[in-house]
Amino acid sequence: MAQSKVIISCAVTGSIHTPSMSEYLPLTPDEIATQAIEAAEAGAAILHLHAREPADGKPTADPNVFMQFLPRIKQATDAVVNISTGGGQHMTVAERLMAAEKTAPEMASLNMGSMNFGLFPALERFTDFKYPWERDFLQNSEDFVFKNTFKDIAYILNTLGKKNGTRFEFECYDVGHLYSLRHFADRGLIEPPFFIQFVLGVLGGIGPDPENLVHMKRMADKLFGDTYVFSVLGAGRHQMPLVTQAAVLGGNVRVGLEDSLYLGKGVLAKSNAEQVARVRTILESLSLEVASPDEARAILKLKG
Ligand code: KMH
Ligand code: ZN
Repeated sequence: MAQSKVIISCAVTGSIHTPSMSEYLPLTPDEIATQAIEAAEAGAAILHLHAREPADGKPTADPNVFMQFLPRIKQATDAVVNISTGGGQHMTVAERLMAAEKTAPEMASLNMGSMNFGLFPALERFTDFKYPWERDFLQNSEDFVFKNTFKDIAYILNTLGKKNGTRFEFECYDVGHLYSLRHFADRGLIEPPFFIQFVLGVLGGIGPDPENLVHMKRMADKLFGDTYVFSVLGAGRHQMPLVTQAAVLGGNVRVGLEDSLYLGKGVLAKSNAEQVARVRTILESLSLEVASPDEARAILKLKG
């Protein structure tokens, strides 16, 4: 779909990186709220949010923890709130939905297929962990299947989507996920415009090569014509190169410490806002304009 401005999403903390990997990863409700608000001030129109246990930073699905930061974010910004339904490794699908069911956000993430999700290579780079759960979490990923069956997806579409009017960030980690999304469109469970997040560089999904992004876009063009808008996230060091390519190809961008802890080679990002500011500079130097939250709402037809 032709679109004149670029939507910046910021994924503030996620459930992949662990506390010992970066002192700047927001963990407590206060840190998550502060960094989300700063990211919105820096230009993020959409805030993709997960929660963590305040005591040790372990990902949690507890809606009460979400409620310790969501009201503050909503009060301080007009950014679109996007609640993850991907949750974290140890959570059931039912648990992953609790916060979005409770808060009926404008947007929620929806992962378009089951897959391996390999975080264990990080054990080669990180050895000192503050909390015991961190090492187990990375090690367990060698035998972890990120479960998103057709039934799970249909259930999420029928509850959050049909009942609550929540619209989705469709996370597609490989080309097959685009075909699954087409299947749900054909069943009439989703309405355009479809906001498709191409996820490149997760071990178990499509690799972070520029050719793959071109291929994902080409297949999405074929499957969805002008009924979709795309955004790109690149895992780890592939983040900035891939979002830059996305912008050049006419797409939107996602940054944030969920996707990469870095600002550049060997340089940790001190905040989510730093990454948002960096991508904003890149976009503006490409003569592209950044969408405000209301412009993002209009492009994506959100309930507002
Ligand atoms: N962590 C990303 C690779 C979700 O929250 O639903 C994908 C993600 C999943 O953001
Ligand atoms: Zn996420």
